[in-house]
Amino acid sequence: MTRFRRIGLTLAAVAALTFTPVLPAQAAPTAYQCDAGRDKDGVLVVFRDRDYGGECRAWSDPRYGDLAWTGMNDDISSLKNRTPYTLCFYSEANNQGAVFQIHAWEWWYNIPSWIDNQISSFDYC
Ligand SMILES: [Ca+2]
Repeated sequence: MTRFRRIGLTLAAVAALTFTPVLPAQAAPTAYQCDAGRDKDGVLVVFRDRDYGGECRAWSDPRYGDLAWTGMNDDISSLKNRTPYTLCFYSEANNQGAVFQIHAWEWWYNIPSWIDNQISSFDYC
């Protein structure tokens, strides 16, 4: 009896360790949850909300001329550059407008207010 109870507790602990960390800060459609399968080295990960929350998108080739078709246009609030490249984010499509440049491996849990919810395109720079 004691042994079974211990196994049950162990399984519960494993389940908690396995599932708790991948839950997003806010509910997001399953297709847009950046768990360890998407949020990993080698990709750019952008998030709708600050603190890496809400919906997200990930790119292994981080350049995109017009975010209008991704549902993330003028809405990115935090990001992780998990690539070895310097990247530029622009307030307008096709790499136009104000520029926010970040270096390789930089993470921003809260991008500067002047570009928050403004990004419309990005590229290597
Ligand atoms: Ca946002």
